[in-house]
Amino acid sequence: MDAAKHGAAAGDAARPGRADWTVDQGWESYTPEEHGVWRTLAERQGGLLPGRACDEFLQGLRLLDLGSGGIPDFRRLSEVLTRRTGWQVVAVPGLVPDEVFFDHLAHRRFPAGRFIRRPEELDYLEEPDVFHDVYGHVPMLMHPAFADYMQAYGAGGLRARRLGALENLARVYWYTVEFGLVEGPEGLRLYGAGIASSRAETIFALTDDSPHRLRFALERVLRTRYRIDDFQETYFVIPGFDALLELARIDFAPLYERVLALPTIEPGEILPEDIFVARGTGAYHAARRPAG
Ligand code: HBI
Ligand code: FE
Repeated sequence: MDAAKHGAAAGDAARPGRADWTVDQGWESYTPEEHGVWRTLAERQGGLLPGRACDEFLQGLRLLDLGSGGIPDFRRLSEVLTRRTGWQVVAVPGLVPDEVFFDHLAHRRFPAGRFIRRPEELDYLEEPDVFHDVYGHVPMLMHPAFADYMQAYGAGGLRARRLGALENLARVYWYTVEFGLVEGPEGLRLYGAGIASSRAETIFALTDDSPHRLRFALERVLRTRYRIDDFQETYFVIPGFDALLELARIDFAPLYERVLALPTIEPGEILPEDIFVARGTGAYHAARRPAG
């Protein structure tokens, strides 16, 4: 299963040498086998994403030349990215503490894991590696509205922590940046990094009958728990990337107050006010739940 992109525990061997947890990518030290893993994954997704990822994602992928050249050098990516949207990619050993993560985003630095999954674990990883972080996340950072949204999320994360609402804000990140779908001119497309970096979820999120696909509604999403260990039961659909920019302008504080007083919504649960893009059968997750 591809799901647990942001599981628990710490990263690869390196300990953070700097206060901001960044390390050198050490691009020269990747082995041919490690570059080969990237190429295998990138070629697989490259064949799958046209017609499934939104045009903005595909354009970012092209402009960054992430196709098949092996693990990219973050210095080169940052050059291209900075010119277009002012973002940089910095290397980290693995998951970093929330406040460190938010501080990077708030300053338009995307922290990316430097390690790559092993060849015998192509479809499984517990922690974001360089393929998930770079192939999945960086293409959308080439898009101006999305780039601003990510920065706003970083700033909002620090505020949410103070207000005791970090869990709620993290759900917005999850259901947009990681597992978001967008209604494009030619139908539903993916833009979330957790989908774009996973072969199985690329297919599941867009074509399986099982998951619900609902119109994105902010307060609803703030209340909705998510799965980190399997495909999502529900995906939320935005009408376009200006909608994310609008989110970035909203003052979340009064929303947190309201939402913290309301019950949490389970991943596959449906509410009377939900607007379906497509109602799911729920069959996939029902079959995997322990009987009785
Ligand atoms: N660290 N490297 C890294 N990547 C992430 O996506 C990440 C993280 N630390 C915290 C975090 N994500 C999330 O839990 C926050 O969005 C809440
Ligand atoms: Fe991610």
